[in-house]
Amino acid sequence: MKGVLFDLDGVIADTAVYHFAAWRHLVKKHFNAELPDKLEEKTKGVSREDSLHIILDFLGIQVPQEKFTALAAEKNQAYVKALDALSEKDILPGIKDLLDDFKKHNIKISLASASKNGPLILEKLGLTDYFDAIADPAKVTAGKPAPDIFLAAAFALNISPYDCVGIEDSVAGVKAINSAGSVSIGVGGDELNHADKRFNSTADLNYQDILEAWKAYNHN
Ligand code: B16
Ligand code: MG
Repeated sequence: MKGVLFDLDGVIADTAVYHFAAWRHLVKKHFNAELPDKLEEKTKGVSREDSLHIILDFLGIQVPQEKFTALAAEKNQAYVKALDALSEKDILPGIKDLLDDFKKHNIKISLASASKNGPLILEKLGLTDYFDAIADPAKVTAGKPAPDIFLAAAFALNISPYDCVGIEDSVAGVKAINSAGSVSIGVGGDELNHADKRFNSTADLNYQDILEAWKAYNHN
């Protein structure tokens, strides 16, 4: 194991709640409609535009391209505003220790988030210096569940994806890690049983178990 590819929302910080709150607000304002909880999982790890497609499909609404772009921009404005209050206290349990352990063992750390706000969020959390690379989701062709962002995150470290583990909280994200050929670590419930190794929460993540998982499941 030479590198670790981190998802952000739901793994490093619980920004998923802000994402979905912003979508709910947008949909209420423009279409006077409600979104059910089950839609949150479907938009986790999925790009801003793909999330909006999923939401409009659910509502059975079609909008012209111009309106689509405006809606995506408005959601992002609300989301970024909600991030204002984000600070070190919002780092999920166990993550700081885990980052320290990876550093101690000379494992390179890369960000594989679908979020274009990734660098801003890392900055607010005071974690930027831990990261040897940040893959740019604007530069990859296909979002999760396609492997592209994890491949980009590994290549940015100059490390083969086979020598990396990826850590994810979303169904789409675990699929993406598996397709990239890295060892997948899921953080969450049974919906993540397609991960090579699953932990119930970030507090359970630890270097030793992750290393064991890589030894057991790597594709080299
Ligand atoms: P943005 P991750 C993903 O981040 C979120 O889970 C998903 O809900 C969001 O739509 C996506 O980022 C895009 O985010 O609108 O900030 O570019 O889980 O891949 O770290
Ligand atoms: Mg996530």
